Amino acid sequence: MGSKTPDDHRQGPNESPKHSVIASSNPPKSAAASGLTESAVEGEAEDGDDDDDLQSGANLKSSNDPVPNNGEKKKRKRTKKKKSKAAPEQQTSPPRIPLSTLFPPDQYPTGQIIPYADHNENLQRTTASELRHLSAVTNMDTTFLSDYRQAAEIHRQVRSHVRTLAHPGVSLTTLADAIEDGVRALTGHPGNTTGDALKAGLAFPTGLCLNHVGAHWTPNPGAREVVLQHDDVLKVDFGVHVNGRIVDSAFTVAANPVYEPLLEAVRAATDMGLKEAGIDARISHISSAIQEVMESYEVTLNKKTVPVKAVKNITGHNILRYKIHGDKQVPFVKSTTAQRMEEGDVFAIETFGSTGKAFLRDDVGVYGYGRNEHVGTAGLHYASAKGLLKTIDENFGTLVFSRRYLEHLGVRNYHLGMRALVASGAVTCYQPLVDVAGSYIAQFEHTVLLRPNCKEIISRGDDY
Ligand SMILES: [Co+2]
Repeated sequence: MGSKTPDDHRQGPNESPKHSVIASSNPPKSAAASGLTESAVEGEAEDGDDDDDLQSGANLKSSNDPVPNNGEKKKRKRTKKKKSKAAPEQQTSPPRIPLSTLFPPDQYPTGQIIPYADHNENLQRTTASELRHLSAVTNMDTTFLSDYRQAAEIHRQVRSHVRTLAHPGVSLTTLADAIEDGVRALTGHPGNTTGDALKAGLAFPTGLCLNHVGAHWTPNPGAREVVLQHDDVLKVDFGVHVNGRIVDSAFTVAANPVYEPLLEAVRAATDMGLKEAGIDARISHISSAIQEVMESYEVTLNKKTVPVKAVKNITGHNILRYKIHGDKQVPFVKSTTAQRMEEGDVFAIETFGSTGKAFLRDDVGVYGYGRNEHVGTAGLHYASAKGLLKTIDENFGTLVFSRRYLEHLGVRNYHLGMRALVASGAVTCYQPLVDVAGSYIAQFEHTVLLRPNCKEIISRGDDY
């Protein structure tokens, strides 16, 4: 899920003051805000590995069975006759087996681990940052890395299934259902009882954006059905969280091969952003590097060759626990920000390339809603609005959610109450973001953890 640049007041659940984000240096943060610091004391056995130690279990039909599941009670019940030998389970299609059944505890596949390029420099960190790091360690969450790897593997398995469905003729509702049913099943949290969706599940509304729609479009209940066409460019952007540890990752599919240079430009630009990410990395440097790669591509559509442009007013972003947008932004165009990445940060590195103006504007419609935790119920006069806010707080907290997710909970007739919540500022409404009609936008996105001794591109798969 992309983050709009701060000229717009709609910032996201973790609201930053206007005008402060791009031009400011790093704001003070709780060092443990992202919770990444757990890895500081964990075994570093895998840290020395090279870039290729990805162990994705994403291939649904792979002959490499996931690790056998020994001693799982549920499993034994179902295989009474073969009690002595529990057959290793494999993910089904559609994916419905919870990850906790496929892997032993804490043994989810690792992401792509990359040593820091300037490791020696990192050993000479200042006393101040060492102290901050120490305080972070004392606040550490021991399940951080395991939760992150579980969420990432769920993302890989679900998107692998979605790719089998994302062909011309499929409705976007069918794709959203496939993503959301898959994520809920694999987390083991169906999300239809109070508070369950906060334990694990969907981290933000499923993004399914076509062509000039860049970001923040989802099929809403009761809306006109949209069917994928052969000449469409589709961005699939969904988030998985486990205990609030959010994996934000997106990819683009197009049936018509004419768009391949556009997709390749954006894939390469995102990979450049991931390559340059690191502890103490200057965000302005990363932005320039991304833009240079992106804008070295061109694409020929209808016999006309046009440059691929980096979209200017949407950015990558850091991720905090239960908060998709933290206090840092990573633009894809040159910027003057003095912000740096820091140890313990979690970043969603995403880029958008466009054949249009490369400037997105709000369109009509609703993508989703996010709680503004700093606004209480004081200004609310309607019982329906108060009741709805209670439902939001109990089920989504600061996670951004869609109308689909509300209705999944059984909530109906919420439009009036929601209008009051948006008007009061308690809830922010997100609208679709579009470029000029007739243009095409592609997006690729990964989540990367800046661990103390390596970076881990947690959502990396063999697909992108
Ligand atoms: Co994002």
